[in-house]
Amino acid sequence: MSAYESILFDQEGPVAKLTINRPQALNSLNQHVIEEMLEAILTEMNPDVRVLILEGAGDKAFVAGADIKSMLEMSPVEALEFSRVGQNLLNVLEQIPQIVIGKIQGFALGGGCELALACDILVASTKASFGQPEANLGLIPGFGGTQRLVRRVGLPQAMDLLLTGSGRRLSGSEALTLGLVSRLVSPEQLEEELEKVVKSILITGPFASREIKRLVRESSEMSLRAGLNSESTSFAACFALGDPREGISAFLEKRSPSFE
Ligand code: DAK
Repeated sequence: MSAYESILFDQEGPVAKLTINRPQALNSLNQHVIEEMLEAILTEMNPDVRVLILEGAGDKAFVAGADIKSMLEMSPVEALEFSRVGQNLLNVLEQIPQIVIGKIQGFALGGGCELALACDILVASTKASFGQPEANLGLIPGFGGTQRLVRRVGLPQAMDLLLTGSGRRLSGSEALTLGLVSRLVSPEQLEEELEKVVKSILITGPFASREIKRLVRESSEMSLRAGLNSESTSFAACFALGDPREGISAFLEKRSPSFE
């Protein structure tokens, strides 16, 4: 476990966990928190890590948004810097080879909802609550919310969530219905479900899971034809750089695969 002021970062074998640790401020994000997150992910995370779990400390919030207090006296130049640092973090989460799993046990609001949207898999509890209340503060989302949310839930829902601000919160089950999260369980089952997801990923081929993440991420910026070409190349690359022979042999021999 490393020494940071606002986060906890722990890694063991192929799994790392980053906990945003400001429960007294509902894990809200200021620039310092985001810089610590970037530092842990980019400089401390072992390259052998395959899964990064992202969570907020305490029961109440994943992340209740950008730190409102820190924005009170922000100049436009500082706002631009803050927005860029935040967007950088989200881009990093989408581009690192590790599979990022967000554990959403409570509020994921504003920048917290945007952070969740950059995770590869979201496991939520029925107590989770999603929303984009920035407009109530006279702000717009600054961490990509106007772009990622519409791609995820479609234009009508994104417009409604963004324009009505605190007037619209999505419960865990609405978030599941809209495809914002992919798994929903009771608060008591959240940890167990998270472990199931982690275990399922860890028994897959490492090259294959990295490529799947990359291809799916790139798909939103590609034509179907270009994406399919990319998929073919990557499928072939599995045989050069990955280990499908081990996976296939294991299946045929009725045993568990042992990937490098
Ligand atoms: N920032 C700072 N402190 C926060 C906070 C936040 N986002 N959310 C909660 N807290 C603090 C509260 O001030 C309170 O602190 P104390 O008063 O105890 O010192 C403590 O956390 C507990 O919160 P509450 O007492 O309010 O707890 P409740 O259960 O009554 O209510 C709540 C929970 C989540 C409904 C409520 O706290 C709330 O509405 N929070 C604000 C949610 C929100 O508006 N989030 C969006 C923030 S704006 C940009 C970059 C990014 C963004 C925008 C632009 N650029 C640079 C362009 C993103 C913006 C946002 O995310």
